[in-house]
Amino acid sequence: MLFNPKLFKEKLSNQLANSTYSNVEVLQLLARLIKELYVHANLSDQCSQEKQVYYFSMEFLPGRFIETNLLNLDLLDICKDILLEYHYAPRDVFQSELDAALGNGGLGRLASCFLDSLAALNYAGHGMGLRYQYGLFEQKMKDNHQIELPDRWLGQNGYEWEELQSNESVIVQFGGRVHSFMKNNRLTFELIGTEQVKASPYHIPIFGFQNQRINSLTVWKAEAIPYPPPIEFEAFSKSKRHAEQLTEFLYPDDTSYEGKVLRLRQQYFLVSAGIQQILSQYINAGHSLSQLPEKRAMQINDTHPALIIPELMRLLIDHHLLDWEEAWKLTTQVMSYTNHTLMNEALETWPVFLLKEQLPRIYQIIEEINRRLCEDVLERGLSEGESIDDIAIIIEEDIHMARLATIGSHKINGVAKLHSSILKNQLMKAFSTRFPERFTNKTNGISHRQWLMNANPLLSDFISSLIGESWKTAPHKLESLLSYQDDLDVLTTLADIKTANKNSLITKLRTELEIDILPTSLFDVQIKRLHGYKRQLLNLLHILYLWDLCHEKPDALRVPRTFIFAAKAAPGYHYAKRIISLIAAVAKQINQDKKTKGKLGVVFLPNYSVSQAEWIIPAADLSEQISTASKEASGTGNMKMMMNGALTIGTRDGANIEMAELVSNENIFEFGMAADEVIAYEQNRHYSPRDIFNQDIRLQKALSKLVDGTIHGDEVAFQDIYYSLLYRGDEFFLLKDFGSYVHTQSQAENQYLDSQAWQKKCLINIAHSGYFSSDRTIAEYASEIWGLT
Ligand code: AZC
Repeated sequence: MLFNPKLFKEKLSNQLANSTYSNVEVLQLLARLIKELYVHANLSDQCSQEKQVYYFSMEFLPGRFIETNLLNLDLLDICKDILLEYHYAPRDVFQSELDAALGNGGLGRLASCFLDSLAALNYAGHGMGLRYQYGLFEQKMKDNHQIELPDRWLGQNGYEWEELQSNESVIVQFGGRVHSFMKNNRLTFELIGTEQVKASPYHIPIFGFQNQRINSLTVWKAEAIPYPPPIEFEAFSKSKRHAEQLTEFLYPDDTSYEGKVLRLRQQYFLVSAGIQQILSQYINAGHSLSQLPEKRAMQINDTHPALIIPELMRLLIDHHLLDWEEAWKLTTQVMSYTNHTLMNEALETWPVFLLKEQLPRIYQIIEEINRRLCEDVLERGLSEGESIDDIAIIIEEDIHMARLATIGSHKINGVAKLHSSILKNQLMKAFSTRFPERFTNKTNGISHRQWLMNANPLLSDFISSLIGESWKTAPHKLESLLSYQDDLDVLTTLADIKTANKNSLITKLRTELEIDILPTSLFDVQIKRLHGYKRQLLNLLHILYLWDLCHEKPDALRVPRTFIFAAKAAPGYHYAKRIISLIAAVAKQINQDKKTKGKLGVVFLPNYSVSQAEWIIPAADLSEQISTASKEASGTGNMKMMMNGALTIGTRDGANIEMAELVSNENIFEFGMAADEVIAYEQNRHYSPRDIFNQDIRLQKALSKLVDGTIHGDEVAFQDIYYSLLYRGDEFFLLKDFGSYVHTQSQAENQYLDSQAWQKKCLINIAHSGYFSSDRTIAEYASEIWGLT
């Protein structure tokens, strides 16, 4: 193995000594050196015999790689020293890297934490994704409205970390028709007259934490296949455009679903390119197909890549001449599927006609999978009250992707205990009663290297000074911190670290965004995608209530507070965009109110991103995890803030429940309805938000501000929000949970007044956060799903 820090040091110093560079140029130099000295030098090690896992995902959200890579290669300190020696500020150099934002939110960020942990645990586990030319849109705020601009993350000179592997390009086919004929006594299928698109892989190295492992994230780019001469320019440019469109934009939505042809084509493009490459490397390495499940595993990250199931069937049957039964056995043994949401609008279905037109052979295979499934189920008999429509993959004219993913996988998991149980006992009941052994839970996790060691070096170093370094590779050892829970010096230092992180955030906001926040206030943070179920609006109603309270009783608020929001809304999700406008408008007015100045502040930070989160999270005191119970599959921001010593105010939803189990109820602020109550209301209990409104003067005062002209701005939008709560059913039970939320918020305020008691709770949270390292999650996937040793 050739990892050689000395050579890195020498080369970097030589280069920096010889000329002057801009920060971006230094960054590019670092990336080039790392690729040259580490990746290229170690390529030969990659063709190993160990089992390989491929994580197929339409989204990855790594953010910046520079610090992660330097940390993992144990070069971070060396590199900082050299940069300082040549008068470069390490932070400025690192921050000149643009975030790779090839994802929308939690699902994509999870995928990136998983790649980090796979390498850290020394598994051969790789990502397969798309190389969108434009990542998640850049959010600008104009007159309190979200404006979406294209995210040009590739920069002018391309992306520092990628390397095109043109010899591994493959062809992906769309459209055409299926020609079937007899050959050697076998019914054979062939696609003819298809549109062919070239898929080119770009490899991004993923380094293990100081363990010499290099995995990769492969992102595929779509290109037109050059026409043979003579080139008809017009026809070629049209087909070029059509092909390149495939990887132009990340679909900017993570929960709702629109039947976009382009999205379907993107999904197929990813899985077809990925699996073709995997199979051809597998066969070239001399392995036999019958051993595929022993040597390869593939994870389907939500249903977006579920077409990999019929695509692998197609390749095995049409190209490798396996019969159906053999191919199906191999496919199901290789595949496993993770569900990330139960929201109805996010459960993908594709119209039959679209598949027939775009992917005719894939459609035939899905039809056959469905026929066999239904026949088998009917033969064994339906249970009472059950219909074949509870199981069929194709119902009327729609293909249900979660069902396809479930029937084609040997393991199906949810991402937190509650979510997995609802998945198993409700949404997928017809499957889990027939295949109980397939259903499992894998509670999410986050990379403690990125979210604690990199994002919060002060805290990370302090932890090491108390309990040594072993927690870095065994994060459950953070539990040793518990022995310091009554140590006053330790608790004071924890408070000082929080203050220092708050000050860094304040300075950054002041210099970069000209936003001023109260340094001595409690930082109350809600950062995540904007969605009705995540209930940013409930947070806002509490703010409006406090605003009133401050006016009525100037001393009522004993702790000054700054509410920090950051969130992008899907461009087509108008309600979410209205809520953003409302938050921004309220922020503006509260911040200008002389009567509440010094007590209440509200900030909406534009353009939420991974690197922005790395600044905010270490500075958070209170972590808002207030989704309607049963709606948030897991949440991962909750874990990041817990690990950085923030206390959670949250509903009994997703992973919050497991956090509470670990730290016990007195170290977390729980409120609101539990999941079964919410579900009971949704199914049959009567809910009247107006009755609650009529009985709660605080709600009346807060909500009336939306319609009585108090809040200036888009009055029509604010009215719409008001009506949605009072007259359109309050789908996410904000009014129902409001009283309990306000009460719990005031308990949190009381606790904050006692700094020592608060810090003790923070320490207990940090100590238990090791469970939420993605290393633990990946170890579970590895042994229970992927069969890795
Ligand atoms: C998210 C879930 O909403 C979130 O609760 C979970 O923590 C995260 O996945 C990772 O599992 N889902 C998405 O981002 N998107 C979709 C389509 O589910």
